[in-house]
Amino acid sequence: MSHEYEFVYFNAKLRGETTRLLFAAAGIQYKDTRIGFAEWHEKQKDTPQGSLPYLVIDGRTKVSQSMAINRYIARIADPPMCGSSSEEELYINEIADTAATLIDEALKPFTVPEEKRQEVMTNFNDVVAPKLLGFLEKSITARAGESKNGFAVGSKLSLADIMIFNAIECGNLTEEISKYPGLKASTKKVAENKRIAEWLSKRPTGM
Ligand SMILES: N[C@@H](CCC(=O)N[C@@H](CS)C(=O)NCC(=O)O)C(=O)O
Repeated sequence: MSHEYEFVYFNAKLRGETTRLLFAAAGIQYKDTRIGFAEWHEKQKDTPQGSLPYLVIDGRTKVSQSMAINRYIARIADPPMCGSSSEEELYINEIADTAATLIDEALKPFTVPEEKRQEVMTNFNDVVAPKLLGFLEKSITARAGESKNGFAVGSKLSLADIMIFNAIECGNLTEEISKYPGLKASTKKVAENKRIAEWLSKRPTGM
């Protein structure tokens, strides 16, 4: 049975963009609702957990937590983007959760007081991002085996590739990944996907 979906996030890419990329890759229609930062306080009461994003299913059921939403879209995609076996799903989730940590860390400078911002940003660029990019590269290398097909895990596009792609964008790390062949190949696979390329060409610009 197909459902109607509405995805609610700020008018920004950031944490919410992974879900929009997954919807695009899966070819699933949804309502892309964007909340302006100025109207957030008024709209916050409508959210299940006081945060964005959330997903609305069939106009009734509201669900919070970006990773729960991302795993659901990866699961309902045809073909699914969450692995062809339990082990593949485990490997995909290891990468997806590491990338989610990278997104949390990339967004941290914007949640601290102004006077702390530069220090947190410098720590992200010099310490946190290289460490997490190294973990991601290590996982890709361990999972690629002999295949070397460019996907992070297995033989097709998965939640792992899409999480990596968005984490790299969130952290402004596009130049940085030239040092990491596995990450570079995975992000190339995402950008080359026809449906994703179409979304990238028409999505709203800005942060
Ligand atoms: N663990 C949650 C975190 C959600 C979160 O912190 N969202 C931020 C935006 S990226 C938010 O709603 N910030 C506004 C606020 O907390 O007032 C998730 O992954 O969905």
